[in-house]
Amino acid sequence: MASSASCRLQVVSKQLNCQNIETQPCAGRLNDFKFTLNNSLFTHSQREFYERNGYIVVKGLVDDESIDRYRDHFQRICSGDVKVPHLVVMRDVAIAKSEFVPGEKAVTKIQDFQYYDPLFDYCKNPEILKYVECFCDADIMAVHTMLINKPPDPGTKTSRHPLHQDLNYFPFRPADRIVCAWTAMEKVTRANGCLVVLPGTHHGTLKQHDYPEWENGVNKMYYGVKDFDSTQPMVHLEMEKGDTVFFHPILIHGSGTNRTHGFRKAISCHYAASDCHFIDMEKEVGPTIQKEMDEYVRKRVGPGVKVSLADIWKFRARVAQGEILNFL
Ligand SMILES: O=C(O)CCC(=O)C(=O)O
Repeated sequence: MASSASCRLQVVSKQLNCQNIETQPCAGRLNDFKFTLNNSLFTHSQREFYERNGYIVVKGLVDDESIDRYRDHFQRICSGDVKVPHLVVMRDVAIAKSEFVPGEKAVTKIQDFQYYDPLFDYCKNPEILKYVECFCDADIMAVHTMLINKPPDPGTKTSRHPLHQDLNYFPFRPADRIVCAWTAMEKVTRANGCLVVLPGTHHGTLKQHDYPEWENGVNKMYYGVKDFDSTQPMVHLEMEKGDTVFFHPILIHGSGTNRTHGFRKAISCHYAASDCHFIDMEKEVGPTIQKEMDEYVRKRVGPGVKVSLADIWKFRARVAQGEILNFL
């Protein structure tokens, strides 16, 4: 096993070799920043890029050794060797309809690993957190965690993730103090279904979402944004293992079909400033998600138990850095 000093060296040299940050589609100069905070980490042009586009890719941010460890823990969870409290294991709609498939091949995603320290290690990664500070400031909650294992598509196109805005799921605000970190656990390309983003859409508002009417069905909770300008340019984020994209929760994004034989893996954490305030989702977002969340509560806490959405999210969230503040 490499020493932590050599891991650190690997991260730093990868970042330097790759010139660290991808800032291509940016043009012109912006001076009024609202999506990023004053911080010595980002240069003016890097902040401009995020302000304008709603995402930024940092190359080689997470070292190979950590990613291999996360992969190993994922496999142990899938094979049943490790039981993780509160973890949500999701099966792909194409697999769920077919015969029993054992191990990680049956699992499309695990969610809520924040109480499993070997994976929560990702959320606490100081390399990631120093970027997260640029969006959330110093007191940071890890609010939503996922390890996505996009399966080879059996020809049904069900491995796609419809275009959506993550804010649709979150009952806390302000949106600008929430950010997702999504790290490629291997090379991700258009062939294996990389992330797709619609740059600049974070300047808009939260749109209505629903399940898309796909011929062969859609995975549970894979809502799609109902109407958006489909002529808007899309950017396919092809990334190397360890590259990490930070993106805004109103940015419209999704991911494509996995046309390879491998399972495309990524690990992600949504972070929110600890002083975010809670809102009434039913009033502000509509009843759909509320209904699905009620079902989630019923499954986890038992029937007849009335727990507010805010309480659920406070329970799900775990402090990543600093004070807990409004998530207590
Ligand atoms: O990793 C992917 O395929 C898409 C992830 C995503 O956008 C999500 O789960 O909200």
